Amino acid sequence: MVITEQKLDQLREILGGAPKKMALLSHTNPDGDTIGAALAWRAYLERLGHTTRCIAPNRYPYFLEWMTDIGYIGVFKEDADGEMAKFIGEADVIFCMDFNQINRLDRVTDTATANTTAQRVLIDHHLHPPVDGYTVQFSDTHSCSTSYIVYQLIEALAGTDAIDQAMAEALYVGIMTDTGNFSFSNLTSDLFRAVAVLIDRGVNVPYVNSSVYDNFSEGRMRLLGYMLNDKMVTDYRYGVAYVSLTEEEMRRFNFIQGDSEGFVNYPLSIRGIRMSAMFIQTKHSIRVSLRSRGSDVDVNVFARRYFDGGGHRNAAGGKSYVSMDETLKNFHTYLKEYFGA
Ligand SMILES: [Mn+2]
Repeated sequence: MVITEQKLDQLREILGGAPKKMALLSHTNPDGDTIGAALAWRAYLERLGHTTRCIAPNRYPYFLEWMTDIGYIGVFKEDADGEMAKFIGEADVIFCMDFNQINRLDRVTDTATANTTAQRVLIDHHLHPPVDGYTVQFSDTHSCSTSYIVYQLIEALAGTDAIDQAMAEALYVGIMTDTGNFSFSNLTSDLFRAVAVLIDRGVNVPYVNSSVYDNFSEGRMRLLGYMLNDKMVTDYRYGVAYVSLTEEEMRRFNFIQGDSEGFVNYPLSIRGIRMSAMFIQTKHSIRVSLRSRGSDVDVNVFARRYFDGGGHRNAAGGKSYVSMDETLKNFHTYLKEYFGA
């Protein structure tokens, strides 16, 4: 267990004493887990009397807009008057929520690293936690989500009675979205006991579920249909399927940020497919998302080796800095090399 008494004591020391300025940073292209973990942790820190700001480098997806506390998430990209940058610069404590590399923070990276006096606390479940740079790290690579780690921290520090309805909702959103609605790996009986507590604290499961999963734009649904029908390529030699979307295609379906969330998982439902890849064109690069099921394809290794990225065994991501055509051509080469045939 990563939550040792020694680390808890370090954390108690950081949280104790006079009120402090605390920045909670979420990763770029924030998902339900980084947002949920930050919101619940924020509520706890505020109750201890600290001044907090939750800051994400860019906007969270629209299907999280309904969340009770979502108004507490500041979007750094929209920080017109530099107020968030100032807060990060002056923060006594910086919490890094749900990411292991400070360079996942885009333009927040420079601001966060410039503050050399802040204590830094990592709360994360991604593989390959950083070796140094943090006062204390709560890195549990076997945890299904960062939100579940936050749950365990609050439980250890204050007991689960400290979790109110909004916090429970935030933690539930993080756990639900990072586990693919309770279907991926790392689903332990302890996790379900924690979820039971969250439900006792007032989480309305059908409401949360449909707020996240039945709240998409029509464009997203049509884009999904187009992508699967017209763009998906399968290769049963390797058990691989992949899809790609260009900027032009996304424009055609009135794409808004968050619309491609979860798309990469669909090909994995096909019999005989054990790895799925999605390539999405953005302004400066191509975003690569990789998923696998079972234990024989480690997409974390794949992402690290070929796409300057990483993640987990069954879910990882990276980037490609050449054109879409070249990226797909390279991908074929990588598959050959990786699978050795
Ligand atoms: Mn996560």
